[in-house]
Amino acid sequence: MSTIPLGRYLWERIHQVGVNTIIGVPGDFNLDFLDYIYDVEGLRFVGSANELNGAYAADGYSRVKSVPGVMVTTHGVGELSALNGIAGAHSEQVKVIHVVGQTNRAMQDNHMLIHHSIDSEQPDHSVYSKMSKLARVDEAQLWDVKEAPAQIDRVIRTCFLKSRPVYIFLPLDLSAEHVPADLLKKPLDISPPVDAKAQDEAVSAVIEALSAAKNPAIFVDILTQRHNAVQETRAFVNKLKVPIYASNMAKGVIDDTDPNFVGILNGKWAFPGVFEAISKADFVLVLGDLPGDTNSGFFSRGFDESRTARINVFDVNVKGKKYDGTFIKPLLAKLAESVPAGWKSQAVMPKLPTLEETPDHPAHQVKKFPENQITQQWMWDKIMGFVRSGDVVLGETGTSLFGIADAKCPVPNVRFQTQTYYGSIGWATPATLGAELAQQEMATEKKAQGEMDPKAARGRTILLTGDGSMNLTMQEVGTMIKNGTRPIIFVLNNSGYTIERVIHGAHQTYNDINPASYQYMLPLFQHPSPSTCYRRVASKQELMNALADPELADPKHLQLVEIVLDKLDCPWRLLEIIKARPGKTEELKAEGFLDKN
Ligand SMILES: Cc1ncc(C[n+]2csc(CCOP(=O)(O)OP(=O)(O)O)c2C)c(N)n1
Ligand SMILES: [Mg+2]
Repeated sequence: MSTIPLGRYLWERIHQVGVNTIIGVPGDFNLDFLDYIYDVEGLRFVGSANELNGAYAADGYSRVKSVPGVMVTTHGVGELSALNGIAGAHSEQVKVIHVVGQTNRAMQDNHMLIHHSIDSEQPDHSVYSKMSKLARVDEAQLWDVKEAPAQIDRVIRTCFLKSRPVYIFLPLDLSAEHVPADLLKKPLDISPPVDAKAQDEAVSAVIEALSAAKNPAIFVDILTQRHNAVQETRAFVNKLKVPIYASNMAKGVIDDTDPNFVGILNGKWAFPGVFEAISKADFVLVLGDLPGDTNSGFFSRGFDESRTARINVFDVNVKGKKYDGTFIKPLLAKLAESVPAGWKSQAVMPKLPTLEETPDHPAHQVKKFPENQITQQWMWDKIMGFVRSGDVVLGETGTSLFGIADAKCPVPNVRFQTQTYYGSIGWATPATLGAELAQQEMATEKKAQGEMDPKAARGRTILLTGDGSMNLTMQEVGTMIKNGTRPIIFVLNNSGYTIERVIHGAHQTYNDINPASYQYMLPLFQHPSPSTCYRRVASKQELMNALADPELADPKHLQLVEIVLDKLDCPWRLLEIIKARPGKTEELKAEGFLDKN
């Protein structure tokens, strides 16, 4: 019987489910089994600058490729550093497999004082694994080589089914022990268990409720995307042809250009008419909801549960009746099939007023700046005008999130990604690395399948981040350059933490950051053409010139655009949310965020 080392088995299994990149940082407790990565055809190792960034990059990879992002760290020092990124993937329901190289079993059994231990008497080598337990949904604590393959298979499956992080604890010596090679022949089952009867009943109940409604609406949220159900969601709503709304996190799940798309609903703080229009629906079908504060206009969507049905990830709720044992992806596929032939909804497509027709809308009340100066109010539509079908756009926590959600995307098939719920600043730059690695691979796979049109094959990756956020994780620009990725990075240089300034302490020094000379970033990381790929834009014309430059728009190398903004310039929606706090309007005027009259 032919055998392979367990370490090889692990990487082969991970590769079989569509993963071509392992991200991580080496350490003496994972080095030996990192070697096995190179034995797997089509699998590569990409070293991140630190483990936190590695976890964010794995998260970004997964969001774009819809398979797990995989990261490997060493025990203790490495795994703890990754933890914030892993917790973010848990919170945002992103598939991440975290493999931790551990001390040998004998060292663990004997409680030896091996470096990285926390205790200086009888160290428990699994202490870090215990600390991080709440940040994952399954774990393989590998100890016995006979049981290890099944444990590995199980956690890969859980990662897909729950779309959250799993953990593999692999003692270094165990990775060299052998398992039967034939085990690889049995394909991994990653299909979700579905109670067919419950699914049929739920589908009938949803169709019935939609048919009975006089003015139904669909509200799409982000868990459709996280659980790989975007195609099914699109197929379903295309057949229904009723007005569609989306949360800010779900921007792009349905195209802004879809004729049935009404708008992004940030609760009360939406574009003119959006909140009023959905309030008139007599039935709202909510798909894949994630109703956190920052995704729901601070709980102000105003959905009346008596006229709401919900398709959740693992169940369906229609008019108070719950159907358990369903799963969102097959359920939506079934719903798309079950829309009756000749279906015609009674819903009337709302006609919304434009911003120009609503002079009282808060979007008109932002602070005025000199005519030529780039402002948040002016800028976001221009950035959206730069985006193309096939692009992935990542937005960082900070003012960018508000700008992106509210600007209309004029082209279809753009994938937006933000970490709006978990909101760990610094996420977006390494997530861009992961997204680019995924895009590289997907383009290669498409080419191999004969799709030769380079534009169709390779979407661009666009990052919109703040100077404060970038400060946390900018080392990953080096990893992007080294690995030949070519994202287009826009960094909003507004001299610090503007979103925090507007919340509190506008002029306190704690909201300042170390000023950075961005022109040195690309040379520092040995970019092949730093002078042509870095631009600093401080006027509207300079930004427009940059956006029109083919070198930026069709990049051969990573691009960096520094956009200079005033530190008190905020998107209107952020200002409105803050103004809702008692006494805040006067404070914002005194601080300079709003004009005095
Ligand atoms: C890891 C982490 N630390 C701190 C915070 C608090 N925080 C949220 S937004 C923000 C400032 C972001 O500043 P920047 O990226 O410059 O964006 P801006 O609002 O200035 O556009 C901070 C410090 C956080 N969310 N995550
Ligand atoms: Mg800033």
